[in-house]
Amino acid sequence: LKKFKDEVLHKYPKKVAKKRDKAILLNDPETPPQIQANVRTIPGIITQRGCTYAGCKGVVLGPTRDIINITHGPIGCGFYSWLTRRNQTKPETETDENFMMYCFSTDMQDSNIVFGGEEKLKQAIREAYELFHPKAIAIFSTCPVGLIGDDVHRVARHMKEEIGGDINIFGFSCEGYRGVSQSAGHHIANNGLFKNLIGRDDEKRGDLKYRVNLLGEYNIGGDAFELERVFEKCGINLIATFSGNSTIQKFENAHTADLNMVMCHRSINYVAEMMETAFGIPWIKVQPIGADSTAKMLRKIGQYFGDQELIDKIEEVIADEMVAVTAAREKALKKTNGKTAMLFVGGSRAHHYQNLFEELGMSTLSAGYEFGHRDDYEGRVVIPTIQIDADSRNIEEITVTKDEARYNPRKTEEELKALEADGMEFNGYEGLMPQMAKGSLVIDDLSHYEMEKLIELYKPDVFCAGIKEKFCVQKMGVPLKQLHSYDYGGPYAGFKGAINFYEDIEMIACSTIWKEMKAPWESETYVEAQYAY
Ligand code: CFM
Ligand code: HCA
Repeated sequence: LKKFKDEVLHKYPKKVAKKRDKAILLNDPETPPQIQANVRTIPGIITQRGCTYAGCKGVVLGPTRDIINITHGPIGCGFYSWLTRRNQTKPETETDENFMMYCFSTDMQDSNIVFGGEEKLKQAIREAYELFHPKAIAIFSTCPVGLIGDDVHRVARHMKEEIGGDINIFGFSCEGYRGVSQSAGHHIANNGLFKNLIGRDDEKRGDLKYRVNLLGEYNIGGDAFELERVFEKCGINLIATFSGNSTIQKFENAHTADLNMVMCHRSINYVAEMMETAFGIPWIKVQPIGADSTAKMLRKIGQYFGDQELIDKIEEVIADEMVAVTAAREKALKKTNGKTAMLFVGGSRAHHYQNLFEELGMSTLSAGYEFGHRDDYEGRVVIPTIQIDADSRNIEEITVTKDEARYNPRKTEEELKALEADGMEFNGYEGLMPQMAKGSLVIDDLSHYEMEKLIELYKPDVFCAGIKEKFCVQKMGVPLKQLHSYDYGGPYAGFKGAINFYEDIEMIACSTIWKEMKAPWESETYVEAQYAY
């Protein structure tokens, strides 16, 4: 670490070095050190992060197929967030609404910036309604909209009145600059889901037993399809996924479930908290990335419902699924065992995917999030000690209270205590650091320069990040696996996903081709020039 820190920090101006020093740590799983996280990226540094709009529209609301999501802003914002994230969806019938293949935008021009864009937004909503007659329309603000002061909420109310009927129209103040990263957008999206969708439909459909929601699973590369398959095989009734393969009705009905499972803690823990306060639904953290941790999740569900029939069924499913998993793992392990990985992804995958690497016998030398908070690193126990800064205060905080008519604690205090005594943890997440080895490097909001230094010094067998990093890393002779888009592969969740991952990693991390890689400037002579100052 000393070597890495010295090499990296001395290149920065003093003030910058002081700040980055707090975000680059040597891990101790027993007593995780305090990391600096969820603070502004220093101007001039190349960050991996995205914006608040991306977190709200692209990440949380984007995967719902029957809401028309209108981006109020210049066309680039809508275009960039149009399916680049690979969130898949599967309408149940041919006539079910699916707007996912469309990109709706007000396509603001200079004149709208000067004279205001509200009229253009109204017109866009009228047009969308006339063409598609959707049940809901959501409006997403981009930076210029915030700067000129268009009020998307007023437009939403106006258009709801003008169109009439049952249409649900709501806006999000998720201007890109509002927070320090995507994470602010998640929070804004979660508030909007709670205010405008969750709890509007009380009808209990389907099986009344084992009703669960999966929060923070976005169906990238079909992950949610694999998890739906596993739940169905076990007889577990999945009411809603937030928001992979989701529909308006699933959100509206989600409060009829009896257990919330949080997969991506960073993006959705707010919804779990709000649903517990309002409706009395307990939540647990799960990690269905990795076959062993998928089995662990299923066993937790069995334990929660405490029904022997379900517990037996779950064991039968695990035994059945693990046959193929074990065979694939053993095959891959012959080559992957002892190899090394680094993961710098988002706000949860840099943690979860370490499970899959462990199953492959690979160790994680260094990892970190782009926009995780301290609790995603050090565990939820640190939440009371996190300082709320001006950037966080800039995000609307909604007050949720007990829904007097519908609040129904799913378990009594005694039942919860008994489950806890049996090893079940509610409202808990221990974060990334306790799982990482002592002495491994944990780095928040890794800069491009730091990334290059990491690779130079440690030469991992595989580096996991996103599209912005991919080709720079590969030119350094190290394969990069995208853990956002999966490089168009996947699914990687659940049992079948684990098998896919073993195969893909064996292929890329164990190939010798990367070592042959020479960037043009390494093999050709270039004329060197120097600037005269
Ligand atoms: Fe959660 Fe995600 Fe992630 Fe995320 Fe993302 Fe994503 Fe990600 Mo890209 S919600 S924090 S904002 S798991 S889009 S599906 S892959 S950065 S690690
Ligand atoms: C986003 C989406 C993203 C980007 C991935 C990447 C995704 O942050 O707006 O940089 O490759 O998963 O698609 O995280």
